[in-house]
Amino acid sequence: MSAENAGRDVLNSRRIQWFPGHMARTLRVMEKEVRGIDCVLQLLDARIPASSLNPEIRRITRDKPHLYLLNKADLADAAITKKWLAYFKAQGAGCLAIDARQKGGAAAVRGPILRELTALTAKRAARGMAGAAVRVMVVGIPNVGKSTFINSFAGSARAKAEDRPGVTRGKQWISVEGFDLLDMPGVLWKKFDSLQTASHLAFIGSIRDDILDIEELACGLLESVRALYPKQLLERYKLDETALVLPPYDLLQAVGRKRGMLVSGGEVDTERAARTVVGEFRASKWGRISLERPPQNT
Ligand SMILES: Nc1nc2c(ncn2[C@@H]2O[C@H](COP(=O)(O)OP(=O)(O)OP(=O)(O)O)[C@@H](O)[C@H]2O)c(=O)[nH]1
Ligand SMILES: [Mg+2]
Repeated sequence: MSAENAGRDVLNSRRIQWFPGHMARTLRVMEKEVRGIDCVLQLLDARIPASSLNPEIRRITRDKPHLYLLNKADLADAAITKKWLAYFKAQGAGCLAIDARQKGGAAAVRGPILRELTALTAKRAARGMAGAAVRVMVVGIPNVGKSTFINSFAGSARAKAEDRPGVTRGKQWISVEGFDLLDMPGVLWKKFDSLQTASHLAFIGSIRDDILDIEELACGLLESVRALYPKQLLERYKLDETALVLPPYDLLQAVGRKRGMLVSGGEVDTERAARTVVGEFRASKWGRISLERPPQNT
């Protein structure tokens, strides 16, 4: 990989299967299940709300009451999350920011779901079926926290949740006090319109790492975060200001050198440095970071 290309080719240089067969199957299941549900909860990653808005999910669920959850808000820049909430509100969409691992976070969603469904609950009450469980389909990109949210909402670990994409493999209904929640596998879409969208999804761990080049991923991530939060990056790796203008691959080498990640001959072990960079970003070691801002003047 040349230094010039590093960071720009996170995904476009290889034959990547980021849309495996099971995702196509999940979209078909979603199309079928959507007819029988009352409300859609779409989880977005608070660090990349725009890139986690899957157009396929939007198409399939557009006729149902819809609530957006900006999840992993604990990892995102709080000031930017506030702007995203205002943005969704201005579009007339229900939206909340949460940390699904916190019990209170998931519980806070009950009220807004019921508010989205006021008309439906009134109709049910009039028909004497006020106690009918509200059927909610929980959807979103892989690894965004759908199963974690459901477990937290239910107050017990009912759905398998792990820190890698593709953990939930089939649909699963989970019933809790007045709600039937449908957990679904995460889905991406066939063709990303922008390389930036693809890169952002890769940075946060929504695309399987084993089909990506970890060094390209790390270079792209360093370049993107440096443009938005230069101080945080310099502080984390104790770099001086000259690092602000280094080509991304040189920046990765500088990080590796600072951390003493050398191989025989004094060369930097860039693969190891890349794993560290990606792992530390995802573990929020660089501080709270939002990679996307809402469009201006909306
Ligand atoms: N920091 C933080 N981590 C979270 C949050 N919600 C979920 N996670 C973590 O994100 C990882 C993925 O969570 P899952 O619930 O398995 O995600 P999923 O959307 O069900 O993923 P798939 O089933 O693979 O599509 C786990 O390690 C969770 O602990 C959150 O709000 N904040
Ligand atoms: Mg899951």
